Amino acid sequence: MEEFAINGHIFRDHMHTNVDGNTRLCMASAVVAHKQSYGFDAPGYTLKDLDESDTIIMVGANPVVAHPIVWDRIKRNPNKKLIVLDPRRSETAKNADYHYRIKSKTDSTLFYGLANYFIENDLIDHDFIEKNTNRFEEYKEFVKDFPLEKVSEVTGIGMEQILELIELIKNGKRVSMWWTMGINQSHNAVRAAQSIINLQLLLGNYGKPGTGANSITGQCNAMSSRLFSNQASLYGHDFANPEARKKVAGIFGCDEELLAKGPTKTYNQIIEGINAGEIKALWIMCTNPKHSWTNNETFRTAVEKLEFYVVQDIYDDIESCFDYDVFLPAVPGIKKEGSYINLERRICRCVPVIKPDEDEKNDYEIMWGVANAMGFEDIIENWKTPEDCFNLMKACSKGRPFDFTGLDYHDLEGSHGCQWPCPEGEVIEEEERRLFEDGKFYTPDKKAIFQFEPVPENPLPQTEEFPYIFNTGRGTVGQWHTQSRTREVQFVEGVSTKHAYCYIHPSVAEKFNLKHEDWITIYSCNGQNANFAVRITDDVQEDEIYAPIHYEECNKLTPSVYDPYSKEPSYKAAVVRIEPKEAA
Ligand SMILES: Nc1nc2c(c(=O)[nH]1)N[C@H]1C(S)=C(S)[C@@H](COP(=O)(O)OP(=O)(O)OC[C@H]3O[C@@H](n4cnc5c(=O)[nH]c(N)nc54)[C@H](O)[C@@H]3O)O[C@H]1N2
Ligand SMILES: Nc1nc2c(c(=O)[nH]1)N[C@H]1C(S)=C(S)[C@@H](COP(=O)(O)OP(=O)(O)OC[C@H]3O[C@@H](n4cnc5c(=O)[nH]c(N)nc54)[C@H](O)[C@@H]3O)O[C@H]1N2
Ligand SMILES: [Mo]
Repeated sequence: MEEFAINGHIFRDHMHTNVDGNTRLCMASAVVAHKQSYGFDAPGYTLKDLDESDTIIMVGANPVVAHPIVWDRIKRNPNKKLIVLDPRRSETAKNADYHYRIKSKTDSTLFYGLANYFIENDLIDHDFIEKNTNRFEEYKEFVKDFPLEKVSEVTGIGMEQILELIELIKNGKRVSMWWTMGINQSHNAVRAAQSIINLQLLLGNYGKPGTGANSITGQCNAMSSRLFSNQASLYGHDFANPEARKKVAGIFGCDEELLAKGPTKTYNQIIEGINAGEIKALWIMCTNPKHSWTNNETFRTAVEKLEFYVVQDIYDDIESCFDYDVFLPAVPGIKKEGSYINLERRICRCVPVIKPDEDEKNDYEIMWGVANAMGFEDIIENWKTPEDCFNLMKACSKGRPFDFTGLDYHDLEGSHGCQWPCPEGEVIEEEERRLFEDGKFYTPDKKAIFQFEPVPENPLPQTEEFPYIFNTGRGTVGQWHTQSRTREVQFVEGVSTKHAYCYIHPSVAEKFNLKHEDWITIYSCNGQNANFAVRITDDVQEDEIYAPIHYEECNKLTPSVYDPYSKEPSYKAAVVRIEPKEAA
């Protein structure tokens, strides 16, 4: 949290430049959905809701591979029915009670259709809707356009299965819905997330044990970036609010004019800006975009155009570490101190397990050193240590939904952490708390808002030239993203595949006469191609190819397509064609 915060103050306030981050690739769609629907980016659940739910619906989420802690709690819940919506028979789908193979990127149509059914059959919570929501009448009209026959046709889920899903929701006493990247990464992500939120609002499934429309955060510390990176909000405030500007400037001891005037240019705008020759310098830290950025050849061409390129990482051999002017080596988390905020809003302390050597620096020290060299007085004076920074952020939190003025940096050490809000003076009795128990949201009138719009056309429809959907995601429990770190874990490295591979359906293997581990070339609609070894399984649909993201080739093929509101890449729906490699 402290590293995000100091970095945001140096670059966005003092230097008036653009800083975007991991959240754009991952949680941005959920963030925007929350802001528009609730008035604040507030994931309301606590992990206990997984124990308390009797009907757990996972939409575009594969916790067996990607969220072991979440999965562990689901597994231990003896009373639940687990329902999975995923085009692929994912590892989680295989362990579920029900799996509905929804067609790629049609989730909002399904949830609009369910909303219509529940409204028409008067199965909704009128009292909750009346007291705690806005725009219900409009939503009711809007979803009339989604009769179940149409929903079945668009989503590819049979009518009987849709009716079965409806029965499951109807009969559930504590219905929770959870989503991750299958929803967030799309051309229509924010509205899809909100279609889930809307259904739970209709059913009054908020603030009660085992309920909620819950977005599962990808990175263990994404919530810190969302609140304190100074990228999309002024330390959890609106950039344009004069009172907030005064408050933050007062806490920082700096001139109000110094503070960033608005949100950053987004990740894609920065890369496009470099490629267009408008942005000349780039500094990357803790991210490996030559591998993880969508349509990643555009990152290579960008780096080639730069006048000044800085890489700050714990390894100097990551894919993005080429043609650089400066490399700043940082120590990893195990040698760091500070705090982080997890998926259920829990603020935890991080303490160094190994003492850094004398000449080693962590990211906070590197950043502070930069501020020192630049002569940024307020940072030199007031931001000397992570603890100083924690206290500045604590002061910023006062009176906000994420108020943590009740926490002490030192007391947090060795504790289980604490979920926000935890304002000064409030006695916190429950260790696992959820939001919205009083039905109040963060909009001016405290009511949640139904957000919706007609379903946009898929910008990348399947064609004769590109008949397959290129779905991407996590491959194995042991591999983390670009593998820079997990390659060091011997028992992971010992069993993980060393080359790019993908899953194809048996009918495709037959058509192209392919055997397990034969090589194919995949040609993407983005104009690029790459080679993959094949694995043959009907876990993927006939027109679907699934590629784990842990190989650089994967994002060579993903498109430069983004959600219009969140600007999160549509990583999971390129269209492609294939050829056996020999013929290529
Ligand atoms: N082992 C491991 N764990 C990780 C990570 C890692 O790299 N390795 N990364 C972490 C991070 S940062 C994140 S964000 C999370 C991601 O966690 P998840 O989102 O659970 O993982 P993904 O594999 O990206 O995607 C989930 C599922 O979405 C499905 N999907 C694709 N398109 C659609 C669609 O249109 N609709 C629906 N309903 N489903 C669709 C995919 O088939 C896939 O099974 O994992 C975290 N955990
Ligand atoms: N096709 C496709 N692409 C995807 C996704 C997908 O589902 N499909 N998912 C997207 C998602 S959700 C995410 S979160 C991104 C992840 O994309 P990235 O964040 O780019 O991937 P990582 O491999 O986690 O990169 C982290 C980098 O930080 C370095 N590092 C680790 N610790 C430290 C430290 O303490 N200090 C410094 N300075 N460096 C450190 C590591 O060595 C590594 O180079 O990928 C996105 N890309
Ligand atoms: Mo992520």
